[in-house]
Amino acid sequence: MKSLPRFAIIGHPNEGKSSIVATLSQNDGVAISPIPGETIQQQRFDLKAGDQTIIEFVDTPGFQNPQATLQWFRENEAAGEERLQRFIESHASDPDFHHDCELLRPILEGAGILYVVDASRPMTAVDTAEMEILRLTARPRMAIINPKSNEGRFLQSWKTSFRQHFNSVRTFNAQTARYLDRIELLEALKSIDQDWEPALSQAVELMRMDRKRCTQRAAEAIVEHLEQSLRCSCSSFLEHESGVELEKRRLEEAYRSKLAKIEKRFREQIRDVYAVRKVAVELPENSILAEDLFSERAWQALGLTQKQLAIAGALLGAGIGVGADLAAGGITFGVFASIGAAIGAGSALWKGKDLARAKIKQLPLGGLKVTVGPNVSEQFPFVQLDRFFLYVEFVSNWAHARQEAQVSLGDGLEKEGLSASWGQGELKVATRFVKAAKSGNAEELESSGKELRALLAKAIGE
Ligand SMILES: Nc1nc2c(ncn2[C@@H]2O[C@H](COP(=O)(O)OP(=O)(O)OP(=O)(O)O)[C@@H](O)[C@H]2O)c(=O)[nH]1
Ligand SMILES: [Mg+2]
Repeated sequence: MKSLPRFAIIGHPNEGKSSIVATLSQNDGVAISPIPGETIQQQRFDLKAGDQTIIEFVDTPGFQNPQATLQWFRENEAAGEERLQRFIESHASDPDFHHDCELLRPILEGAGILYVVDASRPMTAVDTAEMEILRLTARPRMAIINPKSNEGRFLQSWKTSFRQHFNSVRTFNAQTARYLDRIELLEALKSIDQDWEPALSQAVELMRMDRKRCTQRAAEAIVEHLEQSLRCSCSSFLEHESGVELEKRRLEEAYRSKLAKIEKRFREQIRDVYAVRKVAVELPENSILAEDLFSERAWQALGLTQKQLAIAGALLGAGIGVGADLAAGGITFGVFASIGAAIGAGSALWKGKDLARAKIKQLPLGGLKVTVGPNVSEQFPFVQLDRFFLYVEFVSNWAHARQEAQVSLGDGLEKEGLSASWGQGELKVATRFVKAAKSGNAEELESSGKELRALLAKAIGE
């Protein structure tokens, strides 16, 4: 046996073999198509942890002539491997058996078998022939049920047949499988051949470590881009008042587009972390993440609840108050803090267009300064943070075989983000970071950023 586990994904045409390969190897470059016969050659796709290959998966074409192949197998008794070798040698140049030779080759080379079946359709004699061929190869083999629909009528007859032909049976949906489903499948593969157990255990361990690294990187990306977003502003100088209205609108536009760019860079980085490259991962229209950052629906579904806002507002406001107290020599300590808290808690609602509205300042030496941002709403950091977090959740659980993104639409009345689940402890961590980002205090930013990263990494979890 090779030291690296290798599995050939085998089955009937169009059952979802390439989809299974894509999801298991985390590679959305695997060719998937609704038209049977898409895969015509065996092709290896490695599952990697960082740069290290940990498992090899081989995509293969669907069976072309299984009943004739089985007949040949029955008429040519020989030990498993020799029979395979002779079959391939004697049929290699026969176009009627091209796919059958191609899919049996990796088995001859030592791969274990993952037989994929869409068990929502009835079983036929052709399927039985395929399963019988695989049994005769005597290689370790697992049947994978990849249900394309919820139809369950035929499941029992499939399962009965699987028990006769395979060492193990699992259900694994290539299009909806999440990280933990993949881990579970790999764990189950250990049982089909004891010899593979150590290598597969190591592979699973490396996968877990790699996932942790991805989580860390995602949490870092959230914190880094949140800081950029909180500090984002656009401003310009005007000599005369005449162009003010036009300039205001230009800057409001520029501010929004600057924020959008931050979010775009963030999303690219996250897709890179989780190796999700396909355009299919574009967000579905009904997703809350497809909403404008300043839309009312986004502000309803994301960010903090009223009760939390009171706490966050107090935490943010009290800090400003304390700062003012200290600046005033500490004489009125407490007074500013309580005023700050009251303002903080009260001014936290969605204000529509005001969220990106320009302010004008007369300069002492003449002229005007027009500025948009940084955003002062207490809710803004949490709406932005939730958008980042939900995107990580979306991408990190993306099955690489998925062809389109569908999400269920929330009613907009309940909070959908992470921050709404936070208690006072988490709010303290987050508001400390928000204050640090706004003040630009490097030391405070570093230490509060570290705390926030840890909090986010825990929430992203597995
Ligand atoms: N609904 C649903 N569709 C799936 C699932 N898995 C695969 N499909 C679809 O089924 C079709 C065939 O998938 P492939 O992965 O290309 O199948 P294949 O077995 O590799 O096909 P060939 O290479 O042609 O033998 C594609 O349109 C997939 O999107 C699934 O779990 N659910
Ligand atoms: Mg295919």
